[in-house]
Amino acid sequence: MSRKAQVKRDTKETQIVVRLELDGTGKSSPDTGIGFFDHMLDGFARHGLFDLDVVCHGDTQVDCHHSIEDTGIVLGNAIREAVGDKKGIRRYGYFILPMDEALVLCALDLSGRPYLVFDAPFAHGRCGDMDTQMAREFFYAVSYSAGMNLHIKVLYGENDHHIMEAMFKAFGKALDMAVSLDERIAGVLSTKGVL
Ligand SMILES: [Mn+2]
Repeated sequence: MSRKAQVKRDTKETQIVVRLELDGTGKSSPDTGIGFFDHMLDGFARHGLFDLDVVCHGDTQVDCHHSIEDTGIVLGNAIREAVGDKKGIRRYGYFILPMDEALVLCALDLSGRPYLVFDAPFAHGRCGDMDTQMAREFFYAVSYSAGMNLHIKVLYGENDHHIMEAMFKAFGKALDMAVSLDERIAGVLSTKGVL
């Protein structure tokens, strides 16, 4: 069984293709036109051990907003599609990831019910060519389109690059746990019988 998805989305603002393989090895070469965001997606895929291709042609002459938000929408849809009927998966995942002085918590539930709690103070407005405000927009889009309850909390940290990178890596590790299969789980792990 291979759990993968390819999702395409075209608007006047962005044209995006995402290919995601959950049972991968961490191969990734994102190309969104936003170097810092590519670096973040690469960290997510490598540490989640997902194979991830992202190509985004977006209106970066405006700013990075549409490209990052819409990539979140498409990635969330790819996650939902690749996870499929959720039979046998652990459903919950979490990680606390250190990066030098920064420590970031991520906990998530592939419940089918979208919700984002995001607590991340950044010291500056930008990391490279990415607005730090866009981290929240990205994770909001992912959580809604994947149908995921997602909590991200920066426990502490000083350097925005470290904080943001720890956040994306923690998300990858937490998602890897949530989508992993446990042979003891027969069917879907829910008292309701459906997720
Ligand atoms: Mn880095």
